[in-house]
Amino acid sequence: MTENTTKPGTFKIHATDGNARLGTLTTAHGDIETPVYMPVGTQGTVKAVSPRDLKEIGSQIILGNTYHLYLRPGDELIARRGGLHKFSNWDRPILTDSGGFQVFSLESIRKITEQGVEFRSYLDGSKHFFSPEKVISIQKNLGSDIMMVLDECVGYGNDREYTERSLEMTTRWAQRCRDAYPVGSGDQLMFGIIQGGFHKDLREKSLEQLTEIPFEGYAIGGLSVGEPIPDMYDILRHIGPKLPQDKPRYLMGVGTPLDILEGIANGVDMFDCVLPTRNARNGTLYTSQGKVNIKRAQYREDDSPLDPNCDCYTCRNFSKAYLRHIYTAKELLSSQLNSIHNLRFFLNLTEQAREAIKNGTFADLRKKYEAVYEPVV
Ligand code: PRF
Ligand code: ZN
Repeated sequence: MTENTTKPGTFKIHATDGNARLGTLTTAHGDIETPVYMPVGTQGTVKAVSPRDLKEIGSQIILGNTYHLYLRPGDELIARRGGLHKFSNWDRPILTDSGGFQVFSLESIRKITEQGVEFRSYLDGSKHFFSPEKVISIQKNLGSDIMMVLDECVGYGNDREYTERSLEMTTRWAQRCRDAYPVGSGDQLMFGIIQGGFHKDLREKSLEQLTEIPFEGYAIGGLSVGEPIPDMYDILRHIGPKLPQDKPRYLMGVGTPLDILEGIANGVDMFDCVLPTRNARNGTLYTSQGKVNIKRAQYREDDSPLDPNCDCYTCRNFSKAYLRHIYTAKELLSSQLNSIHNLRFFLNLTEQAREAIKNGTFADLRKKYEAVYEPVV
């Protein structure tokens, strides 16, 4: 059979190694092999990298953002162009974040009520309102393969009482999102988001409440929000393995190569992070020998490739001396070549993880990375 007849939302686990899982998630735009790293394409573009290059380096799925695309160019405009896939010429899966997190992190002026969140646009100061129903309607217009529910990402340092009330509202918002797009209404999947801050019992409470609602996957939100790394790992280790076994698990906005390996070790299947693309534009590059700061004078006449163990276009064709030169000269190609490389590094990391889980050697892979990227805990 050449045609893919598996129903979107189907998640199959092929192998496990400890809590780490090797799986396949089927979406309307094809299958995703997990664990997977998802490049971030906030504005409907992964910064400085074309869809052609994204495919060449092995991106299976990319992210888009409800918040940004709603404000500009508008989800209805995108719907009129046939949806985000067609508009951006990306025919593989897309996951869209709900906008909740962006409102909380980008907007200083916002008002949260049971109904939703009111905010002012970072572009022109205009007033807007996101309700659970609204963010699902936007994500329907975008036509993403995986929609995220509206949640409140509770920052680090909020007290227990606030965190508890917030997670309960996040549950009610999640139910309203599901009601706005019940199971079986179409080909788009919807993931719930677990909150609960840095209290283990509140994380469990959030998990219990959310798993009462039938989502196609479950995400861990509210981590990597400014807390010390040991606090993040403590929650991740506690809650990761408790998420439903038969559904994909997504750790939102995390993290470094070691964070991703920690996530995989605790049963997480999906990751997104701006680190590779943002650092690429700042000249910080991830290599098999550790981090390279390409602006350093030591690379001025270094003819060797950035990473001799990398198969990306950048490493196959350019020297460190050249990469340093175009970075220093603030040339646009610098962002492109650096982003291609850093993304390839993260994609290769998850490819290696999949291979290691299949072979039962995931612990060895972690040791290999820990030898180069120093573990924090
Ligand atoms: N919620 C949503 N998106 C997110 C987060 C969250 O908690 C995070 C936290 N690291 C990143 N992106 N909706
Ligand atoms: Zn490379």
